[in-house]
Amino acid sequence: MSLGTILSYPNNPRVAKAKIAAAYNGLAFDEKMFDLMTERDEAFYQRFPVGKVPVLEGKEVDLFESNAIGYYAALQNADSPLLGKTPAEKALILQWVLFSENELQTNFSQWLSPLMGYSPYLKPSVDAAIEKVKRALGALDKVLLSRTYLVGEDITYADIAVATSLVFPYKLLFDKSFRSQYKNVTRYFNTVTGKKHFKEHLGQIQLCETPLKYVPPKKEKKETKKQETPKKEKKPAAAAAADDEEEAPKPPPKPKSKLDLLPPSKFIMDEWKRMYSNNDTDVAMKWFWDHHDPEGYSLWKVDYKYNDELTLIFMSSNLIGGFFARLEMARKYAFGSMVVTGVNNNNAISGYFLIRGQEVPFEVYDAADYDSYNFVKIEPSQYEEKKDEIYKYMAWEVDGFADGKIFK
Ligand SMILES: N[C@@H](CCC(=O)N[C@@H](CS)C(=O)NCC(=O)O)C(=O)O
Repeated sequence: MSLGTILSYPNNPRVAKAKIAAAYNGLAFDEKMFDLMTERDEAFYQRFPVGKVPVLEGKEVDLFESNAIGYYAALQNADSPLLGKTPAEKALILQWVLFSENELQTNFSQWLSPLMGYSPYLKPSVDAAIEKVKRALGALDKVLLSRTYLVGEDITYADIAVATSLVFPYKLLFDKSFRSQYKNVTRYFNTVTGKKHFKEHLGQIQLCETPLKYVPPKKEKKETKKQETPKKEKKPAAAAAADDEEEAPKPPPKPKSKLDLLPPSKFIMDEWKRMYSNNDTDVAMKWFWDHHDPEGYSLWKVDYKYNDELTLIFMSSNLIGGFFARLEMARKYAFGSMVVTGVNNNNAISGYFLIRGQEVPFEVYDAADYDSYNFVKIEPSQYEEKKDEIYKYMAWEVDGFADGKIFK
């Protein structure tokens, strides 16, 4: 029986946590993919005010916080061994749940998320997180020296919470030499995740060989032009003083984008974005080519420069999401479709962008990770030859398509 639908991104161990707890009680959750970038609307926040995933759209209750969802599943059987037998065991389970969230997950996130491009990389804060992880793992290792499971002699909810919180680090951060420092934790992780219900929901876990490392965006030097200030005509002193008085309180004029100064175009970006969003791609692309203005806009093939460093599909997809988030200033002037093709540990990011004007503008090249992408202009003489490929990128019908994002 399903307890409701969990919304999240694919392969989230926090979802697996809830599903494993449900499975131990012969129950299940349905799962629906949720795109944090595009689907967090007002209605979502009304229902789930924190706005994070996973969330449960339950049959009898809506829940956020994955441990609440997992615990809800465990509680469906009041005598479930997952919950512990005595008050002492129940309190110990709560202790480990809090430990998994506060000492493990929080610090793992601060270590991992800058490496995955979700947050800016600040070395001191990542180093501090690593130290905190080591402290927590050191404590866990000591406890597990004499124990197979955290509470009692079999799996409880404590093991579900702790083991699932270790999944990403064991896959992405803890290489052989790191693991060897926490042998008891590693043995425990392998034992617990080797259990039937864990395997069902976590799959076969490949332990990390090469840990994720921070790769700074490979910036090429940008030419910084000195701003030319127009020479002022000399005025009589009194007039100049009066002008100064008048001008002093005025805020500096808002810098206008150079792109606003281009000759008007018959191609209206907003109209195109609506067209693309509300129609099948063949209808939208017919409109696109009928209205395209090669003097007012340019088309660009975009390829990620470091495809050989990509790992999991959802992480590649998140890289695109991060890039788009940093292109906020360009929203009025650009449209893009970027896709991930391939499989986990062998994938690539590429796409097409339509951009106002004939150059990559400041609004795009100023984005922190712009330099991680190659932008190659498609000349009007190449349009005919590229039409089919552009269509496939817009329709997400590219060979090996795994995921895609639209910048609009
Ligand atoms: N303690 C929460 C953490 C949830 C969480 O951090 N979710 C992330 C994805 S793994 C999220 O939705 N982040 C979006 C945001 O911070 O806006 C839980 O266990 O459910």
